[in-house]
Amino acid sequence: MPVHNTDISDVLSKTADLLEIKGENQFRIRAYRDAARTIGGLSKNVADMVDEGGDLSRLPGIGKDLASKIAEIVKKGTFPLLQELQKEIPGELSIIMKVAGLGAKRVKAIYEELGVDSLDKLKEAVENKRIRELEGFGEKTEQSILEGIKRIKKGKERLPIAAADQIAGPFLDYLKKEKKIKDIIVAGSYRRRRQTVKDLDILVTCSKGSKIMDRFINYEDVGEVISRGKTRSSIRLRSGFQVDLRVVPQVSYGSALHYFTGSKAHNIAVRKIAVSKGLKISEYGVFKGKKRVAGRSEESVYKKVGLSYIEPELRENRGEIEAARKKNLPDLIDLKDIRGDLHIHTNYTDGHNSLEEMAEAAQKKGYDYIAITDHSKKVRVAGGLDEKELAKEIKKIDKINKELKSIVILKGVEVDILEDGSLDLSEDILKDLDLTVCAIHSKFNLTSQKQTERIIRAMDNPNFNILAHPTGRRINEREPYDIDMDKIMKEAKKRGCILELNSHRDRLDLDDVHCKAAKDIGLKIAISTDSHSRGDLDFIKFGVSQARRGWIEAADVINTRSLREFKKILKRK
Ligand code: DGT
Ligand code: CA
Ligand code: CA
Repeated sequence: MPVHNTDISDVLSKTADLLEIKGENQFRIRAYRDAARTIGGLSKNVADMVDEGGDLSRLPGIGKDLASKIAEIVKKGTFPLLQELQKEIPGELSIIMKVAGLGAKRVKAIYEELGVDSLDKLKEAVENKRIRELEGFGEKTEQSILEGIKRIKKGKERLPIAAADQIAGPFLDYLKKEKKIKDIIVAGSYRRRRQTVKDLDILVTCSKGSKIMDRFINYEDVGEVISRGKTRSSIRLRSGFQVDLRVVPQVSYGSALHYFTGSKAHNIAVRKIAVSKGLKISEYGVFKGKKRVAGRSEESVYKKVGLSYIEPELRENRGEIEAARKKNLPDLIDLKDIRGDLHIHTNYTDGHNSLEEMAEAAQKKGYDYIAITDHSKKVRVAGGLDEKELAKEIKKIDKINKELKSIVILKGVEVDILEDGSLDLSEDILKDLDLTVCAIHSKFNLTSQKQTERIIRAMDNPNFNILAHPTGRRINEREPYDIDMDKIMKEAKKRGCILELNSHRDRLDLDDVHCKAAKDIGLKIAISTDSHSRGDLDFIKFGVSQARRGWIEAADVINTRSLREFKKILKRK
């Protein structure tokens, strides 16, 4: 039975939630949360590792004890501790905890005093104005609870692209074992690398007599077969996530791929152009009357209607067709253009690997430089650094740099932007750094005007370089804070500050639309991972694809430059 990383991660984080509601030991809770996060972010499949007898306790944040528990989850598909907990506390309280602003204590209070043990009952309690009767709750809380419920219900329908990758990988490997397959690809929003996807749209060509449909519906993780046909079938995985499969003839592969990659708006616009040229486009080909004149490849489809080839990430009908007609499409950034990572944590604060380990991993990726950016002191939960501790880290980096040959470690920090817009570390130490990554970690609820001013004031500080995760949103989890992004971008540009595209799988912040806005005013961005362990360095691919969706070229990104050039850009006037 294939247990996906997302399933394991869900079990562990649910266990942590219920332990917290029970008021258990903080360290134990943290251990489960760390493990959930590690596994949720792994590119390797944990079930495969277990099968191959791999040692899970080598993963960051996972000890021997948890490693054996995880192996048990993989083998049995259940977790006895969670089952025990659910006998005492309703499991859905864990979902209620995901509603913004409701921690374990408040969820417990709502449950014990109002009997709320499901999202529906929570909604009912808000509508009947019962929540505000509880001590410490008010009308404002009710409002934010309602919004939280809406967001969770919406989030359930769409999966973050990183989670979709974890599902698509093993599923495709399984399907490819059918020898008669010629092409196999996931089209749809997945191919366009949207930040979330509703389902997977798999497209296949194969030679006669293939058993692909049988193979498809017999995948072990199938929960329900929605439909089964000769050329088209749909299933739902046990998690509820839908997967469609279509088999198309090879002469139509290009036009089918074009059609099912979408977006719908892009398809419609291309079809209109075809019509104006006396052609007809469908998933079967480009036709002149009854004659197929193109369709074997996507390139042939675009060419026939007079357009240059458009990369999937651009196909949103946001100006790409016009640009393709004028041969004016951007030369999109590639993963291989990235020469360094500028947002990395170590176990000196809340990361899992040492400075040396992170440097070694970055070297393996072929990077020329990285910036170590541990947290500043106000981020207390993370055990942030004060001036003295940061000075120590700086010394250590200087020492390591002398030993390293092919990579340079830049001295950085992720410094908090405090409520009044000041930075959380003194000028004395900030000036000794190569760069600062500045971020908001508190007071998310200020008015738009105050929040915007807070950031602009911070950028006034000459030591400010990069604004990290500029909107603070977390995909399916937390809305962006209220800010005037246009204004922040303009002011950043004026001051020579950079905006980050945080590539962490849960963030992707800036998003595609903001990337395009930055590009349009000539504001440079940094694509970084916010790595907390070695494996996180691979998140960079999610950042790059999001940037591609935002029309970003290598020249728009500071960490595609040589170290010298990059330092020049970083220098503020
Ligand atoms: P999703 O699944 O919501 O994340 O986004 P998509 O784009 O993958 O949407 P989906 O799965 O409903 O459909 C896959 C592709 O099929 C879509 O991108 C374009 C194409 N398609 C679907 N319906 C239509 C339609 O009514 N007209 C046209 N021209 N194309 C369509
Ligand atoms: Ca889709
Ligand atoms: Ca679909």
